[in-house]
Amino acid sequence: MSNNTNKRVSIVERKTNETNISVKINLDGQGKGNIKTGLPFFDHMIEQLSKHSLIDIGLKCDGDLHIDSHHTVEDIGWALGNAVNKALGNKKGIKRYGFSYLPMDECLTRCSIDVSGRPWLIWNVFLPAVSIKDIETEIFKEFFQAFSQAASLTLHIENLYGTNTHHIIESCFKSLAVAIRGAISIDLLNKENIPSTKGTLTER
Ligand SMILES: [Mn+2]
Repeated sequence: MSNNTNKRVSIVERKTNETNISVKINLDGQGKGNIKTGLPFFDHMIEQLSKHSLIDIGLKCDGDLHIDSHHTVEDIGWALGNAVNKALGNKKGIKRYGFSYLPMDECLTRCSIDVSGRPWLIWNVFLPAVSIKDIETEIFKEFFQAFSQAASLTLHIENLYGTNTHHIIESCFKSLAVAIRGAISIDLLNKENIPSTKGTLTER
């Protein structure tokens, strides 16, 4: 999907023996999420991502939850990141960088993004509880790792302080949402240009 159509939308279908995922996104949406992952807590997180980024996200996943949540959470990161990368096309006119400090009651999380075409994750997040509902909390790093790789962006997420595991995880998704909203938004003062001295954000 290129930006020639001016519609920054994409559809990604991803099917393996472990998960069957379909994602449909609109980067210039209204934050409407229709999320069915089979994991209510994770639905809640992706809904937050949609709501605060204004990216419309339709997402359905049939995953091997009888094993655990690992494949479902990680593979959704791949599919969603891939959808974002496709919808961005040649990245002409985007602001490229995005930042947020996201407070949530007792915790504060910082997210910094460069839509660079060079995938990288910094994850300075300690999660006190081992699991939330049926989800082992260590899997959330894998979501952000897969998302940053597939979306081809530099993503730094750091929890500066906090004690409640639900809040810390949710603040990571919300801080990503706010930062990516800025990074992918169109810079009206530079909308005909690709914001790179290299001239491209799709080649490394
Ligand atoms: Mn919550």
